[in-house]
Amino acid sequence: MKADVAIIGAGPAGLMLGHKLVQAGIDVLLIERQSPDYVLSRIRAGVLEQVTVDLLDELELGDRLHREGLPHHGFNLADGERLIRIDLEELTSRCVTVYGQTEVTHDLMAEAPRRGLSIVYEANDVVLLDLESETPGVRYLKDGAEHIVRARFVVGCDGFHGPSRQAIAKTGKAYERVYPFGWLGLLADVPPCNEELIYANHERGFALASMRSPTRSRYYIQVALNEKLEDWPDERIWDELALRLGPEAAARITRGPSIEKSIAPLRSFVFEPMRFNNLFLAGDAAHIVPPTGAKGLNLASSDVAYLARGLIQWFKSGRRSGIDSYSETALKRVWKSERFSWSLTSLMHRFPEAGAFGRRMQVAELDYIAGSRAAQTSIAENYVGLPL
Ligand code: RFL
Ligand code: PHB
Repeated sequence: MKADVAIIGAGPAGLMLGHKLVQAGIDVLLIERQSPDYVLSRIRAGVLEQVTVDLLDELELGDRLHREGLPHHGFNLADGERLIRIDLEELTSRCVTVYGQTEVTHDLMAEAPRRGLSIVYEANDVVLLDLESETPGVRYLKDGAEHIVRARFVVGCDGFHGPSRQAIAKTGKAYERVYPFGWLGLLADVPPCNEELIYANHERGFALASMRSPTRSRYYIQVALNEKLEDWPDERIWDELALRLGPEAAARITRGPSIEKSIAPLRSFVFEPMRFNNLFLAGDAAHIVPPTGAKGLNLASSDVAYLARGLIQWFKSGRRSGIDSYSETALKRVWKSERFSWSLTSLMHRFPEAGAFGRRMQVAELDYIAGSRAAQTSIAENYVGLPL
């Protein structure tokens, strides 16, 4: 089998890149380990920056997003007593869009056959081949039979645990911070407790009130890493949310049965460079942010925007400048989002080792933010997304 570009992983990064390249007349094969249903069942991001919206618009895949997505002009930080509103619109003239990653993935997957984007699902035992040659390849098993696809470039969009970064681990450097807690998420078909998101720092730990639509809520609470889902029946999560989000929000929480619950660990991670010869990395394969800043999916989008531009330039005119500068350009934006996600995580969570002094520092910083337009502007600028 042959393709111009072989992409490993059909998450948002792989699907967006695949569509961008196919739109430019480049022949792509996407290789995904899971089934389509499994990919669509993963509940993840909910907040899209303008970069992601723009990318879907360029692909002419933004219709449903514009119909069903919710523009959010602000969000709130809660410090246990009050809500500090960050007015995105007023401070940056921009906003974010609440539209689930599942919906983005669905829109991209549904359109793939019509646009000639080939996707092999349920491909097992993916191995990357000959990355230093001009015909690198990917070997995989499908229904027990071995296949090899040869391409001019291979792109690893296979997430944090995929084989692409592992294949080149020795050629670069990894930077990592693992946080001593995780997020327990709950999805329920009940109206959200607030029109805008609330990120709460409470004595008992962090909580987030988010949503997918006017009738579907998404909530998270900080939990210790050794917590088990079976110890968290829905009622216990609702009780904890009511305490942590504060009395105002608690009074407006509608409880209901969960339709999904999961625990995810929090981590900051960057692998440099995001390229080895004819292999490029994009999205979670190259970097992870803790979800507090809502940056993960949006970073995948900016990687895709830079890499698509470079690859299209190479295939159309043979110029190498775009692909040669890809890693450096993408990493500049990655590190700024890493910084923001780490700082918001540090501000909003309970760190067991930080003690009473650490807690006072958080309270003082939240009080400073509440009274400073400059501090609010800095948060708003990062939250809506830095320019490409
Ligand atoms: P993905 O989505 O992990 O997709 C990788 C794909 O590669 C496949 N794969 C393989 N395929 C073939 N062979 C193999 N050996 C393979 N190994 C893996 C996988 O099956 C999968 O289909 O990475 P991608 O495309 O880079 O996208 C990244 C985003 O998914 C991620 O950054 C976001 O979900 C992060 N995130 C958020 N990002 C935001 O921008 N805004 C948010 O509000 C937000 N909230 C979140 C989040 C992530 C969360 N979790 C669960 C970590 C909230 C949570 C709770
Ligand atoms: C979500 O709705 O899943 C969500 C929203 C904001 C975040 C993280 C997750 O920062």
